[in-house]
Amino acid sequence: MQTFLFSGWRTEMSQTRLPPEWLRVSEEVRAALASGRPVVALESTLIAHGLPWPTNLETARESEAAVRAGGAVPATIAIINATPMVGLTDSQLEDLARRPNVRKASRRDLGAAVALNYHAATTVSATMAIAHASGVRVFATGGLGGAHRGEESFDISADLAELARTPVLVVCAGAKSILDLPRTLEILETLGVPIVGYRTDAFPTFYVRDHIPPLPISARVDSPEVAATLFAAHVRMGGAGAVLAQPCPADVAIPASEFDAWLHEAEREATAANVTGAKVTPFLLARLAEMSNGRTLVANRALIVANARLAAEVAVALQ
Ligand code: PSU
Ligand code: MN
Repeated sequence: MQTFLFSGWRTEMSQTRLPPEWLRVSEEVRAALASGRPVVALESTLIAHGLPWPTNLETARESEAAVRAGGAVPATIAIINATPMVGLTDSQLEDLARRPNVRKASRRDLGAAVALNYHAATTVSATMAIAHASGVRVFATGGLGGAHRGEESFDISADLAELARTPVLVVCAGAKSILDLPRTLEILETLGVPIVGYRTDAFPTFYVRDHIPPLPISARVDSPEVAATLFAAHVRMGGAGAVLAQPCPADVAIPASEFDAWLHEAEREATAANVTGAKVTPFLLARLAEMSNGRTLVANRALIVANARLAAEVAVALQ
């Protein structure tokens, strides 16, 4: 009885609750959540679909290490043989990084993954949903999905809708530079999603630091503590997801002038090859990596790891 009362009290005070039975939380993550220690979610689509072997595994491991260095426990999320997992073993990480036919699951695919026995990597939208269900509030990734380019394109990432409904702070390098960024930002404003710049006044655009013209953010913060305070206030007032956007490290960022030509060519190829749906983003990222002789990979990896570190600092401040 006393235990029951105590756990009820804790639930209210720390906003943690027991994870539902449909997901599996690793021993380490469960212990951290139960004792109120900070946890940072990491996603798996960038491992299985966003980066090539072996950069993908190296990046996944480095991100976990960066979360630890920042004082939090990493929880990489994926669907392993039909079970949503929060916290992977190193061999599960390696398997995701090596295996050729891992599915890409966004929010809409979660039910199918469980019912139809998928082995799947989770995008930002699916990772947010699973993180929230397990009680994790901070999540680090590379770049958000968003509205793809093309006047009549209805290809708008489920990441945006998920931010509107799920109270998780997504620490990223803004949205991917392959997107229609002004339109992506307008949609996020409509959905009530704060776009918080971390030590920047301009919205970060993934590998590219010098997007012209600069794009607007909705607020700027200069410390993990203020980021945590802002997010907590947003959620307290009925808000859901929020974006904390940090620019790509300067020494590896790709100049917009070079990037634009590559993107133009990659988009032309995607159209010519009739690439659509969930395959568009992985196709463009892979072609950009080839055309840039791997420079986009160096940038992508560095920004993911930097975001993991920042996310840990914010998670510590939130606790
Ligand atoms: N960040 C990266 N690489 C990636 C992604 C993010 O550095 O590959 C993934 C995320 O999982 C994001 C997805 O949700 O790209 C967007 O896919 P789509 O455009 O199909 O929604
Ligand atoms: Mn899409």
